[in-house]
Amino acid sequence: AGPPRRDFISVTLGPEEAVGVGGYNNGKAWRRRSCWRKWKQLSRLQRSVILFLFAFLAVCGVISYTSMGEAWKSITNKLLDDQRTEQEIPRLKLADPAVLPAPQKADANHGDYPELSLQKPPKPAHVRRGPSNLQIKAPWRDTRLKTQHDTMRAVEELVEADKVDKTEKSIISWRGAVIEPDQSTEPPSSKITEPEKPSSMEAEDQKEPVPINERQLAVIDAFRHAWKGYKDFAWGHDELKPLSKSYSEWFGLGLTLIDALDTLWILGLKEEFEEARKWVANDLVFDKNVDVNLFESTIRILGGLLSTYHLSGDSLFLEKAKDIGNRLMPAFKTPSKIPYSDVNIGRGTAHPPRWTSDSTVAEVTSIQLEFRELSRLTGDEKFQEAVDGVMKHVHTLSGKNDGLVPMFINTNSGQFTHLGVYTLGARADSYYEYLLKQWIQGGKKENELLEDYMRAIEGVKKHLLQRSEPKKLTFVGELAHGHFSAKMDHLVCFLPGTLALGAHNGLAADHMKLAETLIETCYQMYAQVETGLSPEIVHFNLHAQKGHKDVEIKPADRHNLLRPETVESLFYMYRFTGDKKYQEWGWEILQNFNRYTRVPTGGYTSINNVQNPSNPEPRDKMESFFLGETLKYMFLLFSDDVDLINLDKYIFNTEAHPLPIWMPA
Ligand code: DMJ
Repeated sequence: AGPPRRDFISVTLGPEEAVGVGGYNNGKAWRRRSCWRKWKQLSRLQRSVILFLFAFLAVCGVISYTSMGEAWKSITNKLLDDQRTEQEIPRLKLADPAVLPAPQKADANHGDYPELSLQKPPKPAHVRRGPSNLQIKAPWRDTRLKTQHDTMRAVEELVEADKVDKTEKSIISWRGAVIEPDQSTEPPSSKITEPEKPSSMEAEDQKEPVPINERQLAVIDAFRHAWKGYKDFAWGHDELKPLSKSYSEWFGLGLTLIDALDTLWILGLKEEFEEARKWVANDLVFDKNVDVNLFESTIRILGGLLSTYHLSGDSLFLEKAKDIGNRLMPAFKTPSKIPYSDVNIGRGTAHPPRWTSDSTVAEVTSIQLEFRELSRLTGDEKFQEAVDGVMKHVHTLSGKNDGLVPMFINTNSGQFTHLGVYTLGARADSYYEYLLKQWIQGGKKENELLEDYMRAIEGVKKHLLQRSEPKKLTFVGELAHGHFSAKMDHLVCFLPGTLALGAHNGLAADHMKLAETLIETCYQMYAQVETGLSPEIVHFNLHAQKGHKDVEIKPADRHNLLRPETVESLFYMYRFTGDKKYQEWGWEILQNFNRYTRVPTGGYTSINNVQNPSNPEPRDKMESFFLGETLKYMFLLFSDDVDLINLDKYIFNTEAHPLPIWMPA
């Protein structure tokens, strides 16, 4: 048998082609060569067909890529959009504030006055939280000159209103007066990021305190006397009845005490302030089944608590302000959003007076400073939205007469009622005051407010100003269905102060002239009366009659309720002019209050007859505004310290409670 047969194929391997050396790469090279060998073995025809197929597929690929690209892009974008929306929805929900949320930083208030947002792109509103320290002292004259220079921007150049380019939103024109709103201040902001640091907490600009002078000491004495009566006989109740040594209740909320808190602070009555604070902390409860008047409780209670918070830095007052603010909100639940006059703060229900569904115009338009400030402090916009809504609505209403408003507005229809009667006195007065003051509070940006104010003052000049005989005193009368009446309420005496404040803030210079004339008239309403105290209402003589003064008083009008308006205007006039005569006039008034209304056992009283010095007929009631307003304005009038409530930093509400002007950071 021969050897076994072995069949084999001989393969020649190069060094790098050995299996296991070079591995995968070597395999690829081998495959490449084998493909090439196969390609070479094909016929020429076969090769041409294959090449043609490749070329064809390449052309198709390019065409379909471009059209697919567009479709793909839009699909991708949509997916991205969807993703964004999904992220935003939960974010918006989170931003939805709780009842009293942690305050947030706000943007400008352009929502309410849309045209104003065109002036400037909204900047992040870094609102300076509260004015600087009350104890800042500065030489009066220097500061006055500086502030006047800074703020007086009245431009005398006459321009026809209808020729003004309506697109020039930064210029406000009124009958030829062109006002350039001060751009140094920010638009109102409704939200902040953290609770306000109130004024007293700011340690900036500490200066030597200006010593209190003799006349201020006399005011402190008067205040202490009033406070003693209240403390002894009416503590924690609304008003003192100093003759019967008892009290009266209106809302049952310690009205006098709350109204007086910031006066105590300003007068430096620390001990009394601490005592009052204790009452607020332990005894002031708003959860009560009681009807309160929206306007009165806003200006006295909410305003008083907010200003005391700013002055003292004590968060107790802010907490109380939030509480009452929330409890007043049901008043705005009306068909027209014009609030009802009365709210039950315990039940959360509101209603108009029993006999009508009307509200008073001054009442619904003089709660704005307070609610706007509450929004700024809490970050909850609902307060500001409610009151700004009222102003916007009133701005559009017909029934005005050259900017003058009727006295009533219906809560169902939202329309003015009782048309044809125009006054700057009761039921309309503070509408005009708050137009200007809101404009200032918000940084002079809300043009509709300024327009309404300027128009109204023109209306006053056109329809209500007359001169009396024999002294030719300029006074503000009333218009009833086309008939002028020479009647002027003491309440109208807020007007000189408001006009002066407007002029100080850059409005027409003739407003200051009018203020000077009118304050003289208001002073004469005291000086021409037997007790040197003004009656509630006077009638001016239009024709000279032998033995008659300018001022006539009807028996029903000869009472005096210790009202503040004239002293308030004297304070503004002195601050802005430095003319000592205003202090002298105020001093006379204080002395006459002491002579005829001071009750020996404590307190001051309203009187029934300002014409009878031997028996002024005391009424047995001390109104809360005597402590909240009258004595506070007296104290400020006698001060030469421009920084004792600096009028470029604070705006007084209509109950003399100073609130900060919203400043940029
Ligand atoms: C105050 O309550 C306020 O000043 C209000 O605006 C008008 N009436 C009294 C003071 O007279």
